Amino acid sequence: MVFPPAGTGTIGGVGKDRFVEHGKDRDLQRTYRGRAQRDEHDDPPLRQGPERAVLIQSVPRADEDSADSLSEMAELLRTAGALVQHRVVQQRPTPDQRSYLGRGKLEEVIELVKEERPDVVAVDGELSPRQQRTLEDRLGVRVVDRTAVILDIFALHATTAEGKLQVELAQLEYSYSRQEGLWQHLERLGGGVGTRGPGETQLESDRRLLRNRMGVLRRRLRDLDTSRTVMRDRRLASGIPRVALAGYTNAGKSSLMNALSGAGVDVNDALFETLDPTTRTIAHGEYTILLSDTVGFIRSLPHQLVEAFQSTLDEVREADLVLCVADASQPEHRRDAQAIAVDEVLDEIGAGSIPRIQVMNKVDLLTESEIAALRGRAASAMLTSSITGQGLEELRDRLADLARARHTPIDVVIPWAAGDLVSEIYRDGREVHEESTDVGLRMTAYLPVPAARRLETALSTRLGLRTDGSAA
Ligand SMILES: Nc1nc2c(ncn2[C@@H]2O[C@H](COP(=O)(O)OP(=O)(O)OP(=O)(O)O)[C@@H](O)[C@H]2O)c(=O)[nH]1
Ligand SMILES: [Mg+2]
Repeated sequence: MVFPPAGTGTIGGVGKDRFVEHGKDRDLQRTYRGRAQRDEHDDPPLRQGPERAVLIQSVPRADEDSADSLSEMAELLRTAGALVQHRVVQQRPTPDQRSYLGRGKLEEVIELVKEERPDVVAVDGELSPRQQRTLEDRLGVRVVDRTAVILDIFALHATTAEGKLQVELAQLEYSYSRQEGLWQHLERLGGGVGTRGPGETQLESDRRLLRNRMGVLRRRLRDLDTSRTVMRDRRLASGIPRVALAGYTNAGKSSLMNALSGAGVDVNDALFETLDPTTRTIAHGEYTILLSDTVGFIRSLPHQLVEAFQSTLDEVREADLVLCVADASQPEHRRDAQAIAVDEVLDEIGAGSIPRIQVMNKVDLLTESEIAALRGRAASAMLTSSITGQGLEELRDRLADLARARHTPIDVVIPWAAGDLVSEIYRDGREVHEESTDVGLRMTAYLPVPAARRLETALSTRLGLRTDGSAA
């Protein structure tokens, strides 16, 4: 992979060669192009080791939350393949419209870049195309924003054909919106000398190419979604309750999935390790549920990703219950901020009103007194550790309760003449008990509601009998 010098890469790292079809499962281009290596098949980096980054942030007030956001951005960069060497924070009511940083701070960063020669300057926030260009011009180094880095990690972690299509669509939407910004900017210049001609035409044709490609991707994703819908409908018809793991990235959703179901989902101390959904059946006692693990959330999750990942996020949107997983080892203020971000995304995808169970994971990292404090603050939350197994049995019980709630208790006497109904109860029922009486077999069980209705009809109409065994 060739790293373009600053300023020469096309906007958002999406060059024209993107539109050349290299076959369905081609590698994604990355929006940021850090040196994170997924495996040995990746292109060799030009230079050994991660890239070096200067991280900048402009906030109205530097507080715990803004510091957390900055650390998280450093973590995002680490996942994408860059190590942060310097952090520069500017306090001002809003970022400068033209250059993101104010004049003084910009001069400071120009000096820093001259001395330290980083590979990239990363901004913990969103840059307008104009801010990005100004910064790249003034700093003479590649500049990326939070969205570009998150998209980049998604590109790095996408493995399935669907995941790759979703990420590419999100990348193109990002580029498209940025070109729009640039276009308006040129229009504002009034189309005078220097703004007409080939430059403008190029932009127009770039935008047409982007639109065409986005159309192709949307169609392909719709086709894939159709076959997925068939599977989803089948699951729905089975009546088995569907539970989705959701929560902040790196909270331990996949680890819980593995611990509960034995699924071999990849687990890693990296942000957005999981992109593609996995669903497994979990049996507990006599009840089963379907558990799905999927992509994690983050504060300011780029809306392009939420849009492109619609069908993946259906696993959450269509669940009967959401297990909201949080990392209990985080300080309270960070956990709260993360919970707010998770709520926002759940609302955005239309899953805000699905019943939830709050799961506080990684409690093995807490002391006894911290656990007691946590119980005090989040009384209804379940405390779990996917490493020690703590709390997992209770969680399984809660999931089994959900499945049991889909069943209705029956207590019937089946006449000796209706032996076929006995086998039906054994086939459909859970926790079945029988006891012989003079008139027939008394049976207690939990039956799925439709099966219970069928039984009642069979007993009252087909046999002309009431459920207590007497003649109708
Ligand atoms: N100590 C401890 N570490 C855990 C626990 N559960 C998960 N981890 C670690 O936390 C990190 C993230 O775990 P994952 O299961 O990949 O988290 P995730 O929520 O699926 O993350 P994404 O897929 O990236 O959103 C890994 O390094 C896990 O080993 C736990 O109960 N205790
Ligand atoms: Mg995961």
